[in-house]
Amino acid sequence: MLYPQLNEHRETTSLDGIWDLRFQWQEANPEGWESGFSPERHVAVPASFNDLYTSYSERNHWGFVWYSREVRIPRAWRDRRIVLRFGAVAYSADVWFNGKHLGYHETGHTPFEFALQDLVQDGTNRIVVRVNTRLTPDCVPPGELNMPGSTIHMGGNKPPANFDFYPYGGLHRPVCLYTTAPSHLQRILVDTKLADASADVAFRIFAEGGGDQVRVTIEETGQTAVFPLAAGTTTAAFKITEPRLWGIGKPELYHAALELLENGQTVDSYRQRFGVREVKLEGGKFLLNGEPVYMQGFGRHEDFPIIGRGHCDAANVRDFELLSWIGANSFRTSHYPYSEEQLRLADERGILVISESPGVGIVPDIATEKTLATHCAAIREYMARDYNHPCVVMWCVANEPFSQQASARAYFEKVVAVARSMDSTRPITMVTCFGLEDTCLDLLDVVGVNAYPGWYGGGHPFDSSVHAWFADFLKQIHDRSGGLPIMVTEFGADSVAGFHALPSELWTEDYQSELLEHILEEIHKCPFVIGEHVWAMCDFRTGQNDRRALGNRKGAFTRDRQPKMVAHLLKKLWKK
Ligand code: BDP
Repeated sequence: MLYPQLNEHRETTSLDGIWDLRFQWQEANPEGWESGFSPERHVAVPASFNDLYTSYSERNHWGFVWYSREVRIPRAWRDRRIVLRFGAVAYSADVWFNGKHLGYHETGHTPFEFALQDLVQDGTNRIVVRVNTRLTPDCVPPGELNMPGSTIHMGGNKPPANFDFYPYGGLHRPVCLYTTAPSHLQRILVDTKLADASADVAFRIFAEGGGDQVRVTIEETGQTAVFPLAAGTTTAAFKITEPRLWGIGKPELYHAALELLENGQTVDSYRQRFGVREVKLEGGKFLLNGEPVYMQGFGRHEDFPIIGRGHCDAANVRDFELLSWIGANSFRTSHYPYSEEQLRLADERGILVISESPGVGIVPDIATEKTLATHCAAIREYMARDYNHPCVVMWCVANEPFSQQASARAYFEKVVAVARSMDSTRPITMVTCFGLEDTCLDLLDVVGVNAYPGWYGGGHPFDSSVHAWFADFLKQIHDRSGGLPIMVTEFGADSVAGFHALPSELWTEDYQSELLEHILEEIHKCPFVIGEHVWAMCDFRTGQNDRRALGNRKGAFTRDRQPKMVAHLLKKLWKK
């Protein structure tokens, strides 16, 4: 699915803004709402609805909530293919257009779209979306797993999500209408491979509806050629001599102009951006363009006051400014695929991304066929969406599953196989918190390790024993995995900004900063570690439970993006 583009052959119109909203309080679907309903609330799109409202029941609504708006369609579009596209709706969405059900989409972080053609009428057209925020045990990620006392599964959390971030709901990313010709480009996959002083660049192109040829022009080099389509597809191969390589802080980007031809006439076009770069694991190191790279950065969240998990360009720009300020070269899209807009920024700033699926907190022993199918579908969708971003250097199929369980290996063999079938050019990882009991480590290329020495299970007053075991622990995981590179994907401590104590105490900025300094010393003793991601970049909202004070406070920055003490420490270390 191509990101919408305005060009000589395509139009696009944003449907963002104020929509109507109504909560569904009863089980049974209210009659007729599919065609429109009398609104109760204004709601902003894109945004989570939760933090807009002032009552407990609305803010924490766990179930159906209906969105609606009108739209008028230019007559000039009538002979065009008209597509309604949602950037992401959490958790799931049913969509109606003029009362007709268009379809359903599940998992809250990938785009989906519907062709509208015959349904469009003069005058008012109505779009209705029924959002479901309720997460049942077979959702990805799961909710309502009744696991009282399970700290990693946030037993007793309200709302009952089994993970440590607020289960925001709504139309989280931009909504738009776009048009193409009936014959149109549908999918483009770009592969680049370095060979001596040149690069082989291949575009796998898929068209729908018609078209017999594709002209591809690489704007920066002036190379151009026409390729015949067979059954709607072709591969366009080029060699770029002395390519400018995309790298950390060196966001060299190329642009390919693709034109779909029908009887010699251009009927559709698309400008595809790409970077020439190669990632490899060799000798236990992570190599970018043949050079070893050590990743420094954070696990993050898409989370911001008022808008919740909604897309916000301003918040994204601020976050990338903070990443530059602190000297981070990478981040993980914990714990779901981030917006396409974020990945574009990462491409443009030369920041490496470990892109994660929404599979957080999977419990294989109770996972159903539906869980597995949903998880695999989500992986196919987000890997297809993000394939062309040079910033994405690794795929992470899951965070902290119960990977020590009897069914874990069979489950993750399937998940990893799906990921490998989608991309053979990037390493696959998974994040473990079961360390030495994990049964899946050797299925991966890189092992992600989350551990909280000095925080969970006994912290301050910390003496050397709190963290001194950490290097040894990492070495044991490395050995158990058969010698795979280790990425330390999470470590940290909560601190409430403004809390200080001498000597330091739990929850103070002082303790967070001291602890991280010691943990980093341990990590740096391990030659098999390819990177360190502090948990987390910013404080973020979670469900309510007795371990969280208005959310998770492990941020190096506050939720409104101001530095804590530890941010200055990291800046000193990472800017070296
Ligand atoms: C890890 C999870 C992360 C949590 C973090 C924490 O991967 O989502 O927020 O712990 O407890 O287990 O702060």
